[in-house]
Amino acid sequence: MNAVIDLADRAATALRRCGAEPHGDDAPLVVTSPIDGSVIARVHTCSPGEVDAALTAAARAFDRWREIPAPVRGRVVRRLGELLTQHKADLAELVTLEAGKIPSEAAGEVQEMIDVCEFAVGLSRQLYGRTMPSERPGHRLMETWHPLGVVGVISAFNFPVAVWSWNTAIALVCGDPVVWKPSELTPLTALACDALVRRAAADEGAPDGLHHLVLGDHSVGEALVDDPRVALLSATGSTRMGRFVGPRVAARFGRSLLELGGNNGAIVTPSADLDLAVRAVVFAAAGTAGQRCTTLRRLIVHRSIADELVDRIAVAYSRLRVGNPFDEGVLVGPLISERSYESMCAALDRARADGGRIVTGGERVDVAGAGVYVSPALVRMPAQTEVVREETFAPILYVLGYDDFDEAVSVHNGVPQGLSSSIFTRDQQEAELFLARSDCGIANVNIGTSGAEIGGAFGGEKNTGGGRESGSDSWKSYMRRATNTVNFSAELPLAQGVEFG
Ligand code: UN1
Repeated sequence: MNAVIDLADRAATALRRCGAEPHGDDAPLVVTSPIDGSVIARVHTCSPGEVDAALTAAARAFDRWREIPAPVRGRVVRRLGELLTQHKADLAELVTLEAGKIPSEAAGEVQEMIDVCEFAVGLSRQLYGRTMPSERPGHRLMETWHPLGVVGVISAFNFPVAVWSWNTAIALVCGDPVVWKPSELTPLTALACDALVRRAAADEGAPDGLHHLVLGDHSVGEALVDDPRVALLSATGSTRMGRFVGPRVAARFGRSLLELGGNNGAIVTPSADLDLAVRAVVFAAAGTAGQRCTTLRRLIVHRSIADELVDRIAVAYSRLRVGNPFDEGVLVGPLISERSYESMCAALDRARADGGRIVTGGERVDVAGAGVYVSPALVRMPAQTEVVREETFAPILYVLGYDDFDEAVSVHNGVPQGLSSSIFTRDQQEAELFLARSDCGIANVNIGTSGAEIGGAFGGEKNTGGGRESGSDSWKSYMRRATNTVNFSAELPLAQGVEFG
């Protein structure tokens, strides 16, 4: 009982420190913590009218925000970065309470928000267009970038705040207000971030209505999908969700940015440093209880080293402490729900039926209350069967053997998803070939598949949806490009040498 009161209290305290309040006991959305299944808060959800009002206000804010110079817009994001830094511990606490991450990973997620704010502030002075030589005398040809409009953000439970910040920090410097629909499982982190970004906007004297939080179920998301006022819809979630969102947004000629399922693989070649590979694999496969889009799910190992590598991973797995993420020394927290555990069990049953052998894990661990805890599973597979080709959002690492490098790459690419990938090798030729041939949006050498930095573009190909968020030139999705031709001569030469009259 104490633990129950404690988690709700902790959530309320962290939320208040960020300038938000839990809603009253009559609020309809019940927020539970995956740590022990207890109720930690209740929150209001948005009616269709409230979603509409948020979009109207955001569209109105766009008219003013777009006129403010980008470096001045950057000041709001700089202030947001300061507030996130001040409230790093409060936000990390909420991430642990709602998503079940261990404190170090929760703090890492908040750091990712701070990092992307820094990036976006610099970007606010670097929204560069190009100039091209015109074929006509006395003419200038150039590209200019302009604010796009309202950005809708749909985010998932597993990175409840970082993915929002990738979108919001960039959208704001690009001149776009944001309407955010977070996962129903993590509304408290969203309330905290909403309070902080509103405060940042107020502190910098920005126009009202730059940021709106719309809490609710899939119908709220659908409203954003279908509303022509949402110029860009950035959605993170399953491939199934993306199959719905992508075509619906395209049907109204809106823009979408999709970050969908991953089924990330790593190749381990005979020359690999196995000490390094084991450490990287264990973090990538078992960290965050296997609930990252970038989680390592397939290990493709040269047969000459497969037994040794599997033994060493199994030993490392046996030392991983699974439990309440707030407890000292715990590295693997809870699954988000009983449903995740059911899908994990179903996948393991199918793997067994396909001739797979569970080396270790896949067992329920009794921890506290109604929390769902499981030991990460390591499964040797005779081949890449259908279940291996699907993403199961739980800690299952399938191990597949290979004999030659081309075969390894073809197994690696032989799945529908294309988010993250890596190779462990000390052979430069293999490393370079892998970087050229991996069909994923992210390809690494001698590090795992997860834990990308914000400076690069984040996203993947194939069923992962093709979107790119966060660093590099991802900002271009949040702006509209115009090609401009300026004639500063007194003549009117036509392009391509056309004569007209
Ligand atoms: C996600 O799982 O949706 O690369 C995002 C990573 C993190 C982001 C993951 N920086 O693992």
